[in-house]
Parts: sequence; C-alpha cells; structure tokens
Amino acid sequence: MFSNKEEFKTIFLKKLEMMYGKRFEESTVRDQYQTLGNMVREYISQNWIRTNEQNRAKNHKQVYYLSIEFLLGRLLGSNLLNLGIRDVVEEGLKELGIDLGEIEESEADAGLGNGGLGRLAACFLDSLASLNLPGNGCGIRYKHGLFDQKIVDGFQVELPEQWLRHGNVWEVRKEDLAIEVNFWGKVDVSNEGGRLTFRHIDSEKVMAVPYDIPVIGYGTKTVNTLRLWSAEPAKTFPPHKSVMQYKRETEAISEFLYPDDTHDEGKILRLKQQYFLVAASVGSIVRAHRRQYGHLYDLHKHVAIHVNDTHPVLAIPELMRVLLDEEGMSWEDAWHITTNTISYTNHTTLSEALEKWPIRIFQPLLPRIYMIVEEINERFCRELWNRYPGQWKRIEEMAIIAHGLVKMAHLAVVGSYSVNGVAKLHSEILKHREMKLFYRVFPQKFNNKTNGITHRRWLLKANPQLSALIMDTIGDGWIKRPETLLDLKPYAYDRSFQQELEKVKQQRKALLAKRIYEQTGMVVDESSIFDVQVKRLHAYKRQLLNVLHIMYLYNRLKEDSSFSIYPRTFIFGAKASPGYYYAKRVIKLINSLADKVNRDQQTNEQLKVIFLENYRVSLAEEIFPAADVSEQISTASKEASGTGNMKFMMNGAITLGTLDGANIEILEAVGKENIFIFGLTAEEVLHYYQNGGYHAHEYYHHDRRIKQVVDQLVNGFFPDAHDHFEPIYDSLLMQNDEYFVLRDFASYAEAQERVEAAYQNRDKWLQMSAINIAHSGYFSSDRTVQEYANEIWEIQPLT
Ligand code: GL9
Repeated sequence: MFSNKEEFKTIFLKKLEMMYGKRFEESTVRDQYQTLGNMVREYISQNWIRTNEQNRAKNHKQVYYLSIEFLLGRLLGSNLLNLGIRDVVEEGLKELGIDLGEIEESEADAGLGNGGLGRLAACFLDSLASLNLPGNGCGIRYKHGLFDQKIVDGFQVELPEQWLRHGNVWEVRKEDLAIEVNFWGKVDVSNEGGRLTFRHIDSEKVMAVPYDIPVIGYGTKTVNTLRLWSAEPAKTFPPHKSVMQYKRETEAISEFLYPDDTHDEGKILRLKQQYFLVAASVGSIVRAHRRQYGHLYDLHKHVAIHVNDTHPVLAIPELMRVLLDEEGMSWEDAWHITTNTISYTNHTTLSEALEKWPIRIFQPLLPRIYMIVEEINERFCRELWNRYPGQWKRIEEMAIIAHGLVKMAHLAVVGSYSVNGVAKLHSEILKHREMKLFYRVFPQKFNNKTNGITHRRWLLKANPQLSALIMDTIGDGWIKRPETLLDLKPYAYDRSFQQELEKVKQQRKALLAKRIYEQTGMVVDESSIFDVQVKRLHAYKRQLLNVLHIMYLYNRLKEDSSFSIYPRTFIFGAKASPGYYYAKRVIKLINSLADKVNRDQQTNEQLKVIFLENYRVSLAEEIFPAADVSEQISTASKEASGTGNMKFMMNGAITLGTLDGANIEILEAVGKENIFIFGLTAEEVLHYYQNGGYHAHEYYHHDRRIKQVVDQLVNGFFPDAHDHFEPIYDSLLMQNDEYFVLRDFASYAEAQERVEAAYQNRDKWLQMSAINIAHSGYFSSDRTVQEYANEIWEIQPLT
C-alpha cells in the first residue's frame, strides 16, 4: 500500500480529500484520525481475509474467548506499532505539519470493561495475534463503556461515556451474519416417535448483529477478529408489547456496561446481557462449524470455547441446547462434546462476586436453558450421591441449584474440562479452600495460569523512551520474545546504563507532572518520589491504608520539627462503582487529604497528594512509566493476581506490596532485595477469619499513630468533611476492620521507611529498577497465552 513516507503522504492526502471533500489545509484532527484509521484498515484487509481463509483451509483448531468485558483503550497507536509503520507515518505526517501524537490523543478509549479482568482479555487478544494463534474474542458492543469520572468538590460524579459519538473506524458491521436470540416464552414438549422434543415457543426475539474489529499481531500477517455483538429489534415484533417498548427493551441489552467491579449485580438486564453474548457467540461458532464440517460431532476437536469468569457460563447449557434440540443428539453425546469444548477461568474468590441467579428470574427469562441446567444438576447430584452416599449436606453444598439459586461457578466447574486461577496463590486457594469439594471430585480440571500483560502496549507503546534505551542496550529481540529482557540483567550493575535509566524516568516524571498540572493545577516536584496507587477503588485493595499512612506522615511533619522526609508525591487514580457507598467516601477522603496537605506551606515541599480523575487505559499509559513506587497493598489472599503490579515493574517501578496475588511471583522473580514486602500472609489472614477476626481496638489503643489518624477521620481535622468519613471510621472500629488495615499499619509504615532510605541510594535504586525490568518478561501475556494454548486449548500457530 505504501512503503515509504513519500508514498504515505500522497495516499494520505488523496484519501483525506476523497473522504471529506476538502483540502488537507481545511481538515480537522478528527478528519485526519479517520483518514489514518481507514488507511490502516485497508492496509490490513488482505491479511484479515487471509487469516480467516487459513483458519478454514487448514482445519486449524480455534479458540473463542468469551468475555463480557474487553477493555481495549485506544487502537491507532498500537495498530501502527504492530504493523511496523509507526515511524514512517509519524515522519510523513510531520512533514505535513501534523503531530501523530495529537491524532492519537483524539481517539476515544474503548472502555468496555471495569478493570483487570477486562484489560486482561484485551492483552490476551494482542498476544494471540502476535503469536499467530488462531484466537478470536467475543464480546458486547456496549453503546456506553465504563462511565466517565468527574471529581466535584472531592466527590466522584459519573457521566455517561460516549466512545461511539464520532463512530468507530475499526469496526465492520456484518448484518448478514446476525443471530436470532430468544427470551421469555415457554417450552413445548412433544413426543415424536418415542423421542421427546423440546421447542422454545412464544419467545421474544432479539437480533444480535456482529461488529468485527481486526486484531493485528506484532510483526506477523495474522489478523484475528474481535466480534462485538449489538442488540437490535427483530423483524417479528412480540404481539403483546408496544413497538416502542420492545425497541427500548431490546436496545437496552447492549446499551451500558455494568460498572460493577467484583460485585455480583443481580439484575435481570445483566442476565439478559450474559445470555445475549453467549447465544450469539455459540450460534455463530456452530454455524461456521456446520458449514465447514456438516455436523457438530467433533466440534471439540476443532473449537475451544473459553469463558472469562462466570459471566459467559451459560455457554454450557446453550451449547447443550444446540446439540440436543437443533442437532438431535443424545444427552451423553452432547455432554461429552460440551465438557470437552468449554474451559473456565476464575478471577476472584470474593464471595460477593460469586454469581448466583434466583430461579424466579432465571426460569421465566430462559425457560429451555433453565430446564437444561436442572438436568445437569440432577445428573451431577446423582453422581455425587453414588460417590458420597448419605452425605446430603456435602451434596447440597456442591449442587448447581440450591435454595432457589443457580450457582454459576458450580455450573462452570461441572460443565468444563479446565478450571484455572490467575496466579499461583490464587489457584492454590481455589483448590484447597474455595473450591476444595470440587477439587476432590475433579482434581484433573484444576490448574494455574499466572496472568500477564502485553509488553507491546505497556512498554513499547507506553514508554518509547525506555524502549529505546533497552533497544540500544540489548537490541529489539525482546519485542517478539519478552523473556529475553533478562539480557538486561548484567547492565543493572552498569553505571552508565543506570544513568540513562534515570534520565528516562526523569523525562517521564516531567511528562506526568505536566499532565498533573493540566488536570489539577497542582505543581509537583519532579525530583520527589512518585509513589503511585492506581486501580479500582475497593476496600480489599486498601487505598485507605495508604491514606492513613500519609496522614501519619503529615502529622509527624507538623508536630516534630526535627522530623523530615524525602520529598514524596502520592498519586492516586481510581473509579468506584456508583453504588459502592464506602468506596466513594474513600475517594472523597483522598481529595480532602490532598486539599489539606497541598495547601499547607509548612509541609508541601515534602508532601503532596494528587488524585487524577477518570483513570482509564490511556491515562494509565502516562502513569506507569513515571512511577517510582508501585503500591500493591491488598489484604493478603484477596487480590487474585493483579496486573497493574506487572505494568509498574515493567516500567522500572519498585513494588511495595503484600504477599498477595502475583506479587508473590514478582518477589520470586526479582528476589527479596528488589521489592518491599510487608504485612500479614494469606495464611495468617485466613486463620484470623476462621477465628472471628482480630481485635482492631487493641491496635487502635496501643499505637498512638493509629489512634491519631483514625480519630482525625471524625474529629474536625478535615474542615470540609462533616460526617462524610464516619462510614470509614465505623468500618475500622465498629465493624472490626475486615481488611486488616490497622493490623498491617505498623508493618506498612516500616516498609515505607525502607523505601525512603533505598530511594536515596541512587545507584542501588536504579539497579533495583533495572532488575525489575529485566525480570518483567515472564509477566508478558505472550507467556500466559502460550501456556493456555499448550495446556488448555491445544491450539497451534498459523504459519
Ligand atoms: C480480577 C481480580 O480482582 C484481579 O486480581 C485479576 O488480576 C483480574 C484479572 O485476572 O481479575 N477479578 C475481577 O473480578 N476483577 C479483577 O480485576 N474485576 C474486574 O475487572 C471486573
């Protein structure tokens, strides 16, 4: 299409004129963005077609990754990088007087996810394509992604997100491939020649229309597909509803992403979304398979369907329905195929996140699917009865349907061939605690796949400065083989490398300081320690521990004139689920603290607190490269993996963390001299829980630092607080501090002192930083996805 910058310029200008009927001089940044996006799509169109043809021609086994969330962020920059044309494009545009960076920034984030779980799905897509693996994503094309966050008077305000306002250059609508999805109605059972047949009748029909987005691999010809489904009215309207109401209810299915992070949202619309995703995805998978093979008897040999958390677990009964009712298979054949096709990842053990649907909601909405789940449950319970005769309590505990609820995690384990956790500790907790009864029955299903992140977005794209330094030092082999970042290790001890690394970090801190100034009007000290906690706001992630510690530092600085600290900028970014009352109060607390501390002339040269509003993928790309300290301070056992921890590490920040999730594996990789660990272990935490918790009051009374900061939540210390922080105070003292914030306070404060001392030994710190970067290759999602491909999906690369 174009092979040098002159050709690029010619085609770009011509295309812009054709698309907009105006001269380049009159074009807007948005026109230029659209033009460039269209050029990229044309550029890859042949490879996209070829990838699809190859998949068919070679009878390649394919994986479909079903996820209710894909947190993609922006696509232009990563597509240009993966195609290897970013430099040509950048130089060409520069000669036209256009800044590519500005064009990239005009792209809206595709924010179709809440946090780690959705971003993991996006990282996996990048790795699948880059490894030439035949893997496609299936999701929902929400009209509105995760809400935009504004901070008003310190409080979070949510605004509807509008990523599709100016259209989406990356998507292709494929109306001819729409799938009909059925809700409500009833099941008609008839006996046809001695065989029971089931017909779902009087249903309300919804059309699922696919929008395909190309997923471009790095330095390969593979272009996979992310298929996002949009809900539209069908041709036949339901007879008992007004057209308006039917249209509204139908379109509502793909209107909003649920903004809940790890909480179960027991709403009928949410269940509709889940079945909509699953029915459309399974429908299009089997349609393609039937066309190619004529039948579905060896579906499991050609297709793997992965369900990302329990949200798409209805894929199990839906595939059963297709095989039984549409293909006329026996239960045994259908069950064999289904349980050899579906695999499942668990992403959390928080009990409030385990999805349980009331039968009274489930059954009327999905009558045939409910019948099938009942049958799965009955057969499973019968098996359990044979295995554990008389142990009705155990069987009740393991049942898929019990006490009026359908338990989605149980259905997932019973109906799949693989169940994996997302970090070593998490997978062990699943086997030996959370799902131990299931582990006894199905030990062979359980396995671990430690999470990873795409180093192409989170290092190559987000941090071109560090990437250039790495390339100057060890070449560019790490882009394809991230484990070779280990070649950097000897340079960790090299003085001149350390100095270059420091320069890069300083550049990125200056850029973030600029962003902070633009967003908040605050001037921060670029030579202070940038200490960062960015992630969803959750009690278990313990932003509160960080806050209480900052309050303690502030108190000391005010009270003790002999006390001083190395200048520090504490940076927060977090969205709270709109209905999560406590989390929203913590956001207010961070902002009140920022207000108080930043205004204080006596301390503000040493201490600043910044809350960056509207944390999202594109903002994250500016934050990780600038961080010195990575706060990963969840209550041990609660954070299944974490993935931000890996993004920080890869950009040379040092982790300050608990022995939780993947922090443990980061520790194993870098060694204890290159990470700051504190706090209770998971075992200690779980032991406390078994014995009714610990005595928060004792820690409050016996440590005057703690007493002071906890009292300050309610004693007028925050002039604008009124009674805003009472719920936080109560969580600590009235509700006995479920997340061990006060219990871990002293240990955290001590670890923070170690951080401060270490930072001042510059050579040592830079050495630690380099060692972290060198060991971050293991945490690339290329490694993770390769493990899934080999050990779960059994798929081979396209060649
Ligand atoms: C999460 C876990 O809480 C994280 O620890 C984990 O890294 C990610 C990815 O495996 O999954 N589980 C979960 O429900 N969320 C996670 O981030 N939350 C959402 O993003 C919805």
